[in-house]
Amino acid sequence: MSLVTNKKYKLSTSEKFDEYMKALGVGLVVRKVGNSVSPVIELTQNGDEYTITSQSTFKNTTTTFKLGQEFEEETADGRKVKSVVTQDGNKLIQVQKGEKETTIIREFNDDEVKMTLTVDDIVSTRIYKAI
Ligand code: DKA
Repeated sequence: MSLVTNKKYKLSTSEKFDEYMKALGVGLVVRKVGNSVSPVIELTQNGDEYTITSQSTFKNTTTTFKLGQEFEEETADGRKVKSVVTQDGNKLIQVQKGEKETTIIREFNDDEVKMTLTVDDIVSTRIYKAI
């Protein structure tokens, strides 16, 4: 399997996301909103550059990167972090370094994207379904 581009996926299920956000220091109000929205994500590719867009009533974000090259990113909750994304087959593995380090894995399949978010000993799983 390889990465799936130009396809939209909407959040379907989410586990331990509140614990994940809490461990990253996200405040109560933003956590409540973060828990209540179902973003739509899409991966696009232009040459060796990838873009992940995420759209929700809370926030629209656009993250553009080249594999293996560190870039600065502002997360949806406003943290300023340095990220590196690498590819392993159909997975994009993003390591975000800020006050805390977190790893976000997005596994692309035709029918869904499985997102695994890890910080400290907390693992959150979010499944996005193709729309
Ligand atoms: C996602 O794209 C979640 C990405 C993690 C963002 C960190 C916290 C956001 C708070 C609303 O599904």
